[in-house]
Amino acid sequence: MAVFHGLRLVSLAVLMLVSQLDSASAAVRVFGLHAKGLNGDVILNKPDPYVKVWCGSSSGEQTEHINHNANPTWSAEFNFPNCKSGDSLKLEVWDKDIAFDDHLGTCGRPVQYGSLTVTCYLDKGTLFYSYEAK
Ligand SMILES: [Ca+2]
Ligand SMILES: [Ca+2]
Repeated sequence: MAVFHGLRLVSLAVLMLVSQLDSASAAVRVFGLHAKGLNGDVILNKPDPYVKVWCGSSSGEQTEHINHNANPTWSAEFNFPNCKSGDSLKLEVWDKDIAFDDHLGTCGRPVQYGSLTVTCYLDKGTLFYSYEAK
């Protein structure tokens, strides 16, 4: 019984060590943002889209807006040094307008380790993005 207890303590210590290593090397890079079929207006007019990105508790970042384009590619890349696996990666797509920008949709899902390319179906179009989490 004592041996069993000892083993459990060891595995607990290993788990704690792993989670510490984990947060020490946490970092998420978001890139390859592009979209298709975005629709920002009732009248037939192309939107002027941009994307806001949040990862974990990090403060949000934002791409440049692209004028008059339903199928934009954004060149911006974002680094979130404190974001880690399991944290939520959230992206919102907006159409820039003169007065009130239109919200075209939101993507939110937990970060997974490795490199991933995600397709996200919005209310008004489709967003694609890649990220790398280590
Ligand atoms: Ca609009
Ligand atoms: Ca607009």
